[in-house]
Amino acid sequence: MTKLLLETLKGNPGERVPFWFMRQAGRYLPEYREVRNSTNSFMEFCYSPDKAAEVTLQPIRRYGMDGAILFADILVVPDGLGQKVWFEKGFGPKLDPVNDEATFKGLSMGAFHDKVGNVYETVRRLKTELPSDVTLLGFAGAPWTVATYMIAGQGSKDHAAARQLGYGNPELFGKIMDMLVDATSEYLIAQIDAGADAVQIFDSWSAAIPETMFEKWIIEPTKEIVSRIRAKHAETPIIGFPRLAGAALPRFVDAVGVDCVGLDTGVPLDWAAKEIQSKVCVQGNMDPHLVVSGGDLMVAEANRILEQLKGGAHIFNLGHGFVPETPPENVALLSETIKAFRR
Ligand code: 1CP
Repeated sequence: MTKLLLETLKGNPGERVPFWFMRQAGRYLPEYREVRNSTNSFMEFCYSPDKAAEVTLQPIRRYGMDGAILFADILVVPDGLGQKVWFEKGFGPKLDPVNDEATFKGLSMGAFHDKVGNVYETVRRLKTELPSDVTLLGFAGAPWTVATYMIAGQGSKDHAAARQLGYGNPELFGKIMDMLVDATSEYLIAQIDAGADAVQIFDSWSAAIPETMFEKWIIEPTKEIVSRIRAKHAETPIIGFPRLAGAALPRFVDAVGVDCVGLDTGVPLDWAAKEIQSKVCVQGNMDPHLVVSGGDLMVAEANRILEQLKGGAHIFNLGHGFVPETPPENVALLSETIKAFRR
C-alpha cells in the first residue's frame, strides 16, 4: 500500500494532505498515562520496546494519522554517551552537566549502541505492527539543542550555559558538538536500518542565535549528519525542524539539503509558500494551544493552513508539540478536518 506521507516527503503530494502531530503520544491521552505510570523512570520507559511501541501506536488507533513517530526522547543520545540523565517529576530532564575537560572525558561512543539498542528494537516492532499505509518516523535532537541540555544539566530559558561555553571555550564546545554529530548520525542510520521510513531532526532551541553562530552551531552539524545519512540511505527523506529560526529558514533549507522543513507556529505561510515550499516539502504549523480550546476557531485555522499551503507538498502538523491539557476530542475534530480537505 502506498504511504501518502512518505510520497509527499518525496515531493509527490496527492489530493489529501497527510498529517501527524508532534507529541502525538503523550500525557493528553489517558491510555498513555496508564502505560507511563507502570514504569519507574522515564528513561526506562524509552528503553522498553513493548511499552514504547504500544504508546507509539495509541494515537494511530484513535485518530488514524498518516505518520507514527517512534516513542523515545532526544536525551537518549547523551545517555548513550555515558552522561547521567534522569527525569524529575514536575521538573523535567536533569543531567550531570558536561562543561569542562574532566566531565567531557566521561563521554564516549564505546557503549552507545548497546545502551540505546532497545530503541532500535522498538523500531523493528513498529515496522511489523503498524498499518502498511502509515509512515514510520524516527528522530533525534540536533546537536545544538541536545548540547543545551548536556551543558546546563537541565532545560534552560536562554540556553545561557551552552552559548557561553560556545563563545568562551570553543574548543571544548566543538568537541562536544563533534561527538554529537557522530552519535546522532549513527543513531539515525541505525533507526533507518531497523525500519524507519523517514527521520526528523529536532532543533527546538535554534531561536535568536547570531547568524555566524547559526552557521556553525546549527547549519554545519546538521548538514554533516544529513550527508552521513545520505551516504548510507540516499532514498530516506529527512525532515529538519530548526524551531524559531525565522528569516534564517531559507538559508537552512538551501545549505543543509533537507527534504522537508518543519514550520513553527509564527512562520507566515504566504512567505513560506514562496520562499520554502517552492523548493521542498513543508510541515506545520497549527498552534498547539489552539487545540486546547478547539471549536470553530481551530477548524477555521486548520482550513486556512491547508488552503495556504495547497500549492505544493505539505504535511499538516503543529508548530510545536501538544501540551498535556489538550482535550482528546479536539484532536479527533482536528484530524477529521484535515482528512476531509482536498487540494
Ligand atoms: O512524563 C512524561 O510523559 C514526559 C513528557 C515527554 C514525552 C511524551 C518527554 C519528556 N518526552 C516525551 C517523548 C518525546 N520527546 C517524543 C516522542 C513522542 C511524540 O512526539 O509523540 C519526542 C519526539 C520528543 C522530543 C523532545 N524531547 C524534544 C524535541 C521536541 C520539542 O518538544 O521541542 C525535546 C526538547 C525533548 C526534551 C524533553 N523531554 C521531555 C521533557 C519534559 C523535555 C524538556 C522540554 C523543555 O525543556 O521544555
